[in-house]
Amino acid sequence: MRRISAATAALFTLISTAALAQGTPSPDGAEVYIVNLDDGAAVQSPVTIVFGMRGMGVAPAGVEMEGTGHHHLFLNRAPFGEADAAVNIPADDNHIHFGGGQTEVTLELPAGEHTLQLVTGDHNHIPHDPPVVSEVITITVE
Ligand SMILES: [Cu+2]
Repeated sequence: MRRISAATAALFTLISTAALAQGTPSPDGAEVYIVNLDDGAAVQSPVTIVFGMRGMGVAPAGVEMEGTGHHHLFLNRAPFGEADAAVNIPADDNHIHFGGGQTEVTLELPAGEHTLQLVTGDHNHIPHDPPVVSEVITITVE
């Protein structure tokens, strides 16, 4: 009887956790930011973008460890919004995953304006809750 109660309790814990899951919790005060480029920067292609993270750690995709995640670059799309919360971050030209735990990238970008935003994702590529996102910056490739 005692064993059944424990199992039942564990099951309820699992169910309630799943019901409440909105993504992996982010540590209080966690931040991501683009280290080497300012909003409005004029640059040459290829462009190196260095990712900064404070208050949490980088772990590769697939590794579930509290207080960690991996970087995603939102490129030339609308700023992170409600529709992006708690859903898998797509993998396409506008959403680049750094599931290997990379902290920088060098991209060939055509001349013109480009917007950049960093977003952390958990081991399943789901944004943390609350989301950890950088400011959107606009750079101009000359
Ligand atoms: Cu990812």
